[in-house]
Amino acid sequence: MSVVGLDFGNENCVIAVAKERGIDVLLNDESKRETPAVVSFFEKQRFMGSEGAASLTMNPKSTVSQVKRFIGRKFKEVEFQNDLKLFPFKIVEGHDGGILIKVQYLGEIHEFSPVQILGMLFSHLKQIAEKSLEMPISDCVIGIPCYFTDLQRRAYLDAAAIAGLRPLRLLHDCTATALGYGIYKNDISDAGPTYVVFVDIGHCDTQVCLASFESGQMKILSHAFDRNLGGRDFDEVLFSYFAGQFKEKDDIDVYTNMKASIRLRASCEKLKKVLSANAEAPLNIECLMDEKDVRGFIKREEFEKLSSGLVESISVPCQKVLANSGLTVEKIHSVELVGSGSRIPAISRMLASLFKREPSRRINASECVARGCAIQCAMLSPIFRVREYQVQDSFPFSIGFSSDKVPICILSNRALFPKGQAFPSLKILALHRNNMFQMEAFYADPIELPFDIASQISSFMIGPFPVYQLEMVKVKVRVQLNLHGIVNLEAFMQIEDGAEITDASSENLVAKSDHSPSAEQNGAEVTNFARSESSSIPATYHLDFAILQIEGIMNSKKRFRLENIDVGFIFSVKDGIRKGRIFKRLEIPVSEEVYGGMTKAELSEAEKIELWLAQQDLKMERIKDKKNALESYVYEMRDKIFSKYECFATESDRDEISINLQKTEEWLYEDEPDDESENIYNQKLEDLRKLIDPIEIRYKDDEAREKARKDLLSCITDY
Ligand code: ATP
Ligand code: K
Ligand code: MG
Repeated sequence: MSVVGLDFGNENCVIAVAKERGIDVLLNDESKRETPAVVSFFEKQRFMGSEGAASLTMNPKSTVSQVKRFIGRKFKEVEFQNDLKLFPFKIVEGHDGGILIKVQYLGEIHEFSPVQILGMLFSHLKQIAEKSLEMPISDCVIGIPCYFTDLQRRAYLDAAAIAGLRPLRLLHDCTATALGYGIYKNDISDAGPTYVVFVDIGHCDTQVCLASFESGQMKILSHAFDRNLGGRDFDEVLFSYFAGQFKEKDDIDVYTNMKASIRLRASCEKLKKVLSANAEAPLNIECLMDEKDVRGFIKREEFEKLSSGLVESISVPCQKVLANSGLTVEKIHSVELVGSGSRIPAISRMLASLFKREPSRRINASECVARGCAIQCAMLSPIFRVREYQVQDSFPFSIGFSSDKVPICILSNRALFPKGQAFPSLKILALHRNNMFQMEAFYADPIELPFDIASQISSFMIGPFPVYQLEMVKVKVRVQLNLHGIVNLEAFMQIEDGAEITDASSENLVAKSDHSPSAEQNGAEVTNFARSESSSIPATYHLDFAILQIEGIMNSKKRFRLENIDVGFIFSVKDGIRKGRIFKRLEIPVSEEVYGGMTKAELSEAEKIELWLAQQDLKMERIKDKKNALESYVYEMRDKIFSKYECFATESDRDEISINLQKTEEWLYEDEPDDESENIYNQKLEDLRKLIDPIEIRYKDDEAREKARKDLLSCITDY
């Protein structure tokens, strides 16, 4: 098994793999280290990645890109509506206010949800990795922007499930970068933490984080972001500049012509890249529209003037990240600039003046997220041994919980997990209830949220209670902000509180319990077995419902599950004597509704569809291979039949073969058969072979005889 890290960008994806000696970036079929996040739908199959991107101008309406922009979003969101003009493919509102993408595919109009499209691209990345590594993969860590909502995080997990991937963690892009930076760094000083700012400017967004590094550990102190500011916005500046020029000069309006827009946009992106290294750049497009060629030219100075507002906006999250961390610029050790969108010189200049030091470019700007994810995956995977290194991330939004509409106030701003909360994080709430009740998770502070995000996250129905309750009982709700940054919860009903057990020796010990012992059940599975140095005496505990074997008891807490009974032990060792308390509780079922999320049934349906579509693509690939084989056979034989094989066939044989080869060739180019007839290529090849094989055999026999004769001759002469 291999473990991989995936950076799924709005434009480019990178796959990194953890190897014994370090991290490698995998190459795709075109031997590229970056794979475009594009799916192009055709009459018979899909083309993804580089092939998909190459189809854009040919097949604009059914080529889907920028998936990251619409994952987990609502159609009516203002920001999303602003994006619509950039997409040549058709997007409509789904029945739940979500988004559906319409494409012409397999001879009809198909609708796909963003999660399905993302699932396709994850599958594609998985395939690239499997081909390159020559083994199946499933464990991975996927990079996500820190501003992703609960719903967007869940959407990534759903898409990963569709692709057959198992994310061990969704990791914030900047955290991944910081991890890759910190784990190899040997020059961290012992005199207090080293503070580093990471600025990642991608295709569509800007993310900034401030991390503190100490020996063996790293902490994210704060995050800030602008989810609508990336490289593509700089392209747009050039696009409108030239669109205006061409309207005036050449009397063409590219806004009215989709293909012209696509071509101009692509040229502007290229031009922007040229301007990163040159003081000026030309723009020439042949036959852009109305059969007119266009020419343009721009100086870097002019471009910088046009885009000064964008550069200024990048300083906003940079200032925020400092303010949120409470640190001053002087405390910052370095500013690391990553993401390919950051290659514009004006951005470096702005950052240099803001942070009072040149930003550094020591990190691989396009691969750092994937590399960090691969390291994290190796750390989380049991099959790898990675140097002990602690990663503490912080969550960018405050999350609150309410029970039956009443917020559970832990903090002044209604938050259970405040902004900046280190996660994963677990909070245990004790409530008194005697019947089913509801809990809601919500974003507690709208000001922290990106624009237009509803504050509701999800709703949990807790119950029915496993035992009929007349009186109020203590219900413990374990609320988790998990490793992915997703909230979920479990609930338990306390049925036995704190029965005490003591242990004086290493001999067997019977747990004291108020309940009379029932039939002993064996084989309880122990989870969270945390060994401690304080005692290593093995012991067996006979409880009224289980025998618990403990080797080296811990000085802490432990839980195990016995059917629906959750058993908790709290132990402490003092003066060589172990003391403990047992809590026994019944799990209360929880049903969860995520606002705008996929149901289990929808997910399994999407998995089935993807399987079918993948088979369809494979079938087309096989057909292509067979077609190629037939084609090259025809060419090879057409040549051989009148050269090498000539003397081994009669004139009439040769004529017949020649006619058949001719017919097959015409058939190949003119009457392309339906996909259904995968075997027809085999059949055609068979038919030709039937005619040609006897001749080929005669030729080979003769060749063998000739060789034998020569060998003999050379023997004789040698002699
Ligand atoms: P995101 O992080 O927003 O999801 P992404 O990870 O796909 O997107 P990157 O690959 O980091 O984005 O960056 C892509 C952007 O970088 C594009 O807008 C591209 O035009 C821009 N870019 C690449 N090279 C250069 C360059 N030399 N000069 C300026 N911009 C560049
Ligand atoms: K990327
Ligand atoms: Mg990126």
